[in-house]
Amino acid sequence: MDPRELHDRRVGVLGIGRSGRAAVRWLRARGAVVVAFDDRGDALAEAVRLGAVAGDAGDAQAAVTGLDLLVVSPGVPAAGPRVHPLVAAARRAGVPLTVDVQLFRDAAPDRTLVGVTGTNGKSTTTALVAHLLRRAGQAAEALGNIGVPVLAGEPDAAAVAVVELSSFQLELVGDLRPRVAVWTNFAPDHLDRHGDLGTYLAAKRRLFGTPLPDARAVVAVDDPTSAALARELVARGWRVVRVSVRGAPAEVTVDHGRLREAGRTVADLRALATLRGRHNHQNAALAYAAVRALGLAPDVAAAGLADFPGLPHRMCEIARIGRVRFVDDSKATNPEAAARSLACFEAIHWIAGGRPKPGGFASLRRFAPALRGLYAVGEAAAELVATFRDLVPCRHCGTLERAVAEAFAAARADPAPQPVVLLAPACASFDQFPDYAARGRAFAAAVESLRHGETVP
Ligand code: UMA
Repeated sequence: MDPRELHDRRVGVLGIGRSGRAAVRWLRARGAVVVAFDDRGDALAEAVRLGAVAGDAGDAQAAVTGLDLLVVSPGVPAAGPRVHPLVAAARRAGVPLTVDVQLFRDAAPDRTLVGVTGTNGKSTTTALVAHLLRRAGQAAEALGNIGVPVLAGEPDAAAVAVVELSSFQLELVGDLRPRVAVWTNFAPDHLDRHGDLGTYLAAKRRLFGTPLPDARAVVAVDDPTSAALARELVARGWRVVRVSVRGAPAEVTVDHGRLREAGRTVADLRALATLRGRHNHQNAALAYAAVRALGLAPDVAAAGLADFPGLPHRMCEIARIGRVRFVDDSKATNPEAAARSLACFEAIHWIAGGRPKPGGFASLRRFAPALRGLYAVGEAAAELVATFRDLVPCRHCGTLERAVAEAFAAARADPAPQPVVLLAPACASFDQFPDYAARGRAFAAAVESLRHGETVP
């Protein structure tokens, strides 16, 4: 639906979290009659406070009758094995379904949009693209899955919108028409939501609709699925900039820490503390290629890499107590992401666990030489201990606080010059925390209490 025609239309918003609240405000500001739905009563009350009518989802078919549009929040399954009953009812009734990012795009079709998707590295790449643009004197906003709903705040039409897009958001997207579409990588994830790998991939691929005449796809081609995608995009008429940190043929590469374009070194990434590790080198190369695709000169594009502040909860050193370093990588919510930080450190006292994803942890056994101990928490604790107990000392700690205290006690006694207490859970946080950020904050609080000697075992 054309956003200019929302006045007096009856629009449902399903899921009143951060995205949903922003959507309610945005729709109300355009004169729509908003009907809010949420499985939680307190969320519904908040929507009413924002000017929505509380919908009764008890009879799903009746609830969607008369709606002109249903805006579905990212956390609400719109396809796959757990499709929400209201979404299914809307489909049956022929009510159009959409998501906030599509409304955002349709309301500002001329705005320069950089869309970033892939399994891992999306947030860092998104933040880095925005940072590089700002350092080059261009207005830019980092939005979307990174934590800022696209419909929140006052849009700045002159600013480049750099939007992190999860598979959840892309599931219902029509055509986003990005000027630059960035693809970071592909690995199994979110199978509980999407049901199978093919459906997860199909959702992500929706970023690449019909290319705008000046559009570029920036694709990291270091895994087979992504390499195949790059080939297919070329065949579909996209101009593709390939990126590789593993020696694949590509226009932008990282080789021994040196960022190169067409064989010429444009930056040395080795000393950058906020872009440590090969996965971050990939993020840097992707962001560089994206801003080059927007027309920045090579030296201008690379200038901001050195002072990128990094993102919280992503391999972020939060404290040192004596020789012991504490690193928060709470965002490592799957084994693939945890592997990236396990590869970056030595003498690791590893805190892992939470709600496990399918596939197990055996792929991480290869990091045993760097591990001094495993401190397992949450629902995955028993499985983690069973996977590692023949390789490293394992403790079933249950809670994060206990794990931090026990890991610190062992790290303090570790003769290594700089032992690391690393939170890289390889699991979702939802068994014990509202989200990964809350888990990261709990880690920091536990470390802080150690510093004050409150929890030393
Ligand atoms: N709800 C229902 N029924 C359901 C599911 C949810 O009623 O079946 C309701 C909940 O009761 C709650 C609301 O929906 O009131 C929550 O909505 P939401 O889950 O869409 O969460 P938001 O707060 O709107 O945050 C969303 C993204 N959340 C998810 O995709 C799960 C945030 O990504 C994003 O930052 C935010 O929009 C702003 O764009 C978070 C995330 O975990 C960080 N993303 C996943 C990831 O990165 O792995 C994809």
